Amino acid sequence: MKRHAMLLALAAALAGCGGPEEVPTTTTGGPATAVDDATAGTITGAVRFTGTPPAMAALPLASVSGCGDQYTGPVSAGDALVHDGLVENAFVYVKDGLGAVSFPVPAEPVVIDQRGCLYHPHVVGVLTHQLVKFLNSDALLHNVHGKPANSSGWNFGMGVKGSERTVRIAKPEVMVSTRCDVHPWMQAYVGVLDHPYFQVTGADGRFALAHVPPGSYVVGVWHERFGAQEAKVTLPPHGSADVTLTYTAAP
Ligand SMILES: [Cu+2]
Repeated sequence: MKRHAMLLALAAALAGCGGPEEVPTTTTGGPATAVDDATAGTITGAVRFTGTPPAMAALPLASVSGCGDQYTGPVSAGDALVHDGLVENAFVYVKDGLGAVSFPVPAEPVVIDQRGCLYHPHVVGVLTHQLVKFLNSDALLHNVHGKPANSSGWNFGMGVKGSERTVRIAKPEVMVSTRCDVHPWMQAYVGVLDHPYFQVTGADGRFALAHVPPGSYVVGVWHERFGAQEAKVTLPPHGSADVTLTYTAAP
């Protein structure tokens, strides 16, 4: 082995044992997929709920010292938010049809704040290898415990107000749950994808996935109480397509 090759091998071995963490610059580690501005389009739509939405529990926050005083009234679990038939906090994403793609990993972290003994946001999407930053805005101990099925998990305590810890999730997964072992109602959901075509619905239940290459896709939606649905959509070149995903109340 030539000397420079030996040095490279040594450097690689060192990096593999306690050296600086090597983070891929793209979601799969492969070259970034080029999306043609001239032909890309937008998939828009809404997530609907037909029938009477299920009831939401009240959370036992009033009795928690350091959290209860942040609220003036009862706090809903917020896990079945439906407004005039439109679903909030649904995770909508391109589930199939993109083929093998890879996208630059955003430099900015996705922030999940622990505030008032709840996670804000409650449902969020990230790209593979993107930083997920947990903040603790409460002056008490939270334990952050994430259990991905496809990637390494995490489990650490955060006892200091203003502290932060970051994790990265290596493989796509809808959905990764992360929860607090101290306060069992504290749960956040992180949708992890190797492409940026996802969105969490707001109170209007709508979504818009922009800069999507033309093609035929399966659009999926995930909701913590209502489950998963999907719909097919064809996006013409430089066009738009609208799709409605509908949940129906249990009989
Ligand atoms: Cu907690």
